[in-house]
Amino acid sequence: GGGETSVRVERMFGLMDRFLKSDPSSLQKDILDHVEYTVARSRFSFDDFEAYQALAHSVRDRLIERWHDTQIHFKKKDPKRIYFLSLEFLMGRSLSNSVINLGIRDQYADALKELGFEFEVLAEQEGDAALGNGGLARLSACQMDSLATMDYPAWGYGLRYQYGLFRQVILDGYQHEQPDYWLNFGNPWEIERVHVTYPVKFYGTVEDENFNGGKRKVWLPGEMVEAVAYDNPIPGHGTRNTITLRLWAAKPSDQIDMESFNTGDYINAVVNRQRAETISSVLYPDDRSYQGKELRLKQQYFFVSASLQDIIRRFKDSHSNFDDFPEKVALQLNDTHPSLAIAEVMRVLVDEEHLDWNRAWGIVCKIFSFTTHTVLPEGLEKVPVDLLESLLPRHLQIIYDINFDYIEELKKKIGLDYDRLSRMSIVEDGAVKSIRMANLAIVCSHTVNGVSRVHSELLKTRVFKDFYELWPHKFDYKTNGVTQRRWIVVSNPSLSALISKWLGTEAWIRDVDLLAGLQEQAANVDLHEEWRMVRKVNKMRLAEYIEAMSGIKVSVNAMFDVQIKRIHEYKRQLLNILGIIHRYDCIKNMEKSDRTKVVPRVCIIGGKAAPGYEIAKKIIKLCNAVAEKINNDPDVGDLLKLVFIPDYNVSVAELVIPGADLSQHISTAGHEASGTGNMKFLMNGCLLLATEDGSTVEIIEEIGEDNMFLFGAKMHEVPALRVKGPTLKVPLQFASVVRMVRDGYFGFQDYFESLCDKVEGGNDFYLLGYDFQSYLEAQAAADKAFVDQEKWTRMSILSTAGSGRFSSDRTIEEYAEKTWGIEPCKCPF
Ligand code: GL9
Repeated sequence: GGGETSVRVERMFGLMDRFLKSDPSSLQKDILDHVEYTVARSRFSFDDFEAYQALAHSVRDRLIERWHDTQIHFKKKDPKRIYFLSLEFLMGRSLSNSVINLGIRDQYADALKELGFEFEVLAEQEGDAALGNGGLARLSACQMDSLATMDYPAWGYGLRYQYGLFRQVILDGYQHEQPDYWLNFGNPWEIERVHVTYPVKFYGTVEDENFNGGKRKVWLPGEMVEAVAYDNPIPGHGTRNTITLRLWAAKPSDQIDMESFNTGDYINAVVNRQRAETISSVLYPDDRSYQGKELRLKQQYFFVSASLQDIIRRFKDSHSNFDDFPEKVALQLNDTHPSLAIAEVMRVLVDEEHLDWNRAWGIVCKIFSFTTHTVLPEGLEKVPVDLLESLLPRHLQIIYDINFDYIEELKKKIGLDYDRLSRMSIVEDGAVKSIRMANLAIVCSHTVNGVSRVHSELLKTRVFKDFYELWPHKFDYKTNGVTQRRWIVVSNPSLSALISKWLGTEAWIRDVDLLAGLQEQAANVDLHEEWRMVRKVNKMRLAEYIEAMSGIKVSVNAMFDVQIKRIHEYKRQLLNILGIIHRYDCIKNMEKSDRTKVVPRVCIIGGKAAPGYEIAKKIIKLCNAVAEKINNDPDVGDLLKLVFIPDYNVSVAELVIPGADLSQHISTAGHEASGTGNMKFLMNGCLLLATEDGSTVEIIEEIGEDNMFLFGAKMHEVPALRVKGPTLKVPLQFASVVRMVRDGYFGFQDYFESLCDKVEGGNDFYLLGYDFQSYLEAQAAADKAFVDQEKWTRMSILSTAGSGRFSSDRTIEEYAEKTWGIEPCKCPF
């Protein structure tokens, strides 16, 4: 009875300290308790990994406390919420980030020291959570950090893949993919919610049923699986707010399929049930082209359906009228991957909640915003109608109905321009009839965002021109940003301390515009000295890593020149390698006495190629073949080294970026929607060698072109240059470095032939030959600047000082105010 309950609650409060304490001896006790009771090792004998596990659980306890309080507060206040739907989140490691955001890193470090452990060493025990491919996925992770820090009532929703992005292993210079079974050693950062489950349905048929004197559609699904929630608390910095990243795992449905069990084949019936789990088993590693695979579509619907059931359940907890839905719910589509959510909301409102079509449509039009992350047409998803019809028959009908109404409206506005109508249709009538997911997202969203200003211009003038002319008010952009918490404070603690010292405050960690205060100190010699010292220590750390991983010894006096990102033709790692071959050739052909004038370089390249992307894989092999030659040439010595860093991921980036002097962002102008690596390097005082593409254009506006090394054809020149193609003049040096590769100077002559063909004989789509001359000039300018260490240091300080605009805090504030219409909801404790 009630009396008993209140006695129990009182008793519990008596036993409980309200909050876990964070003084060193409380932390030590907690860690040792977790060693003994969670990890189940003796407190007198445990290794670094076990210590990490215990430490992580102790941090987890503190996260859970804050997370509960935040969720209770959100529930009480019932603000408008933002739901961020993304198929990918690239979280990387959580330990350091969590303790720093909680403000208890030093306390933990002290506590561990007395126990004989080093915080940094234990932090290295953690593996990456790599549930994403690249920029798009890491952007989601940065934005979650900003949403939490800025106290927004936000939820992230995604998939809990059992296999993250493949591990890259380099054998004989070739990329091999190995599975990333990352949950092998447990994951202390998630909370399994066995009672938060929803059924998700697939296949089957749609039938008409009599209802209230009319007809209605009923979906009779053919398969059902269960979605189970795994919650990952995301702590804000300098706030108690801790939000939820809810990832769904697929499990066999509890509703037993009696038929298959009754046929007597018990073992097979169980094995078949097990197949449900494959839906959330593996992340698709291709970030480049959409391939109409059924499993991928299943993943998309699975996470969309579970998330919407959860969101609608939460709405119904305190609301009964769906007309209030848009006042309480904003749904953000991170690229087209979750855009089935549109059809799913219509289906739930019409088929299950029995709203009439027009009322449901009015609601749908107010809740979705869509962000697109590409300019490449091959990146736009097109789902074959046959596939959709078999997997989600009711959704196909709904999409057809949406399209019918929309095309009728469109005819009234633009007349019977059939070319334009067919371009703008959600349904593509081609050899393979398919659904254009981007068109669906644009038609049904109130806002279509690009990820940088020039990206948005391209969307308006090229990719989605027809739509822009129809609905100019829908189009906007929010230039991407990255979180300074992870990309300075976590990954570069010594620079972080230096910044705080010279600004006289740590407030920049939450208010990044304060970094601009470094500008006035950019000529201060004392700052210069400390700045260089910090950078040198970071370079030493990177040099140690390079040696441990590859055996190559590099000198920290050399310029560390870095290009790390996915391998893509448009990102032009090949241009970088050809430039390195040119540099090598110059050194070889020099008088010995002239070699003293060469500025020593360590060139570092890292990145994964999509497993099916042949050319990208050849670029990796070429890099390794050239490295083999250069690094073993005694003529060259410390003047030039080339290192390919295998298995590039978030934690490798955290190590490499603080140690880079120069970083390359050299995409063919008009191809990189934004780029976010450039922002991370900028924050860390690394100079950029770049083309005027994506967000780099806005970086130029912040720090000035004098503080970076720019080159290459401009965006508006590129189309005409392509038309000229074979008639373009290409510098002799370019022809000669390509010839070296062709002639087998680096071996593997046959294998590299197709790579050479890609940039010669009028096939040079990405304009490597055309841009080569100005690329070499920019490289020469970088060499020259590096010799003048005072100038270089000033440029470096001004880079950090000018990076404030590229914080994801700014991006998220813009989304919150202009697109989502949400406000902070700060947990008061
Ligand atoms: C990308 C763009 O290519 C980048 O320019 C952009 O910075 C990010 C984030 O908006 O999105 N789009 C895309 O598909 N990827 C991007 O990096 N690819 C991967 O995530 C691998």
